[in-house]
Amino acid sequence: MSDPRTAEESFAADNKKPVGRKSYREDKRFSHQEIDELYKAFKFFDKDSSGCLSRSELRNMLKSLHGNVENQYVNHVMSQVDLNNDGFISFQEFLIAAQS
Ligand SMILES: [Ca+2]
Repeated sequence: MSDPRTAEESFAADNKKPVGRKSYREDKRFSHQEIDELYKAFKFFDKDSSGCLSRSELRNMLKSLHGNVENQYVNHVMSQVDLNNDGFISFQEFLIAAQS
């Protein structure tokens, strides 16, 4: 449960290389406060504190945003956000998605 790294340190550590077909856009970079808030949201939905959102955690997030969601929609979002296709959404992938 305790991650000694701050959101920014965690992000900076992950931000060294592009993920799959996209990378974090410096021209649209988030403020420290925005990153902090996004990190809080990310951690909130990361129920098992794995540091990544699984498909079911993504589904819960989409449910809280949109109400009931179709499998097809969850699959669609997953395919857009999961840039390295490992089946999980990292905080970096989450931030990149939040930029677009
Ligand atoms: Ca991924």
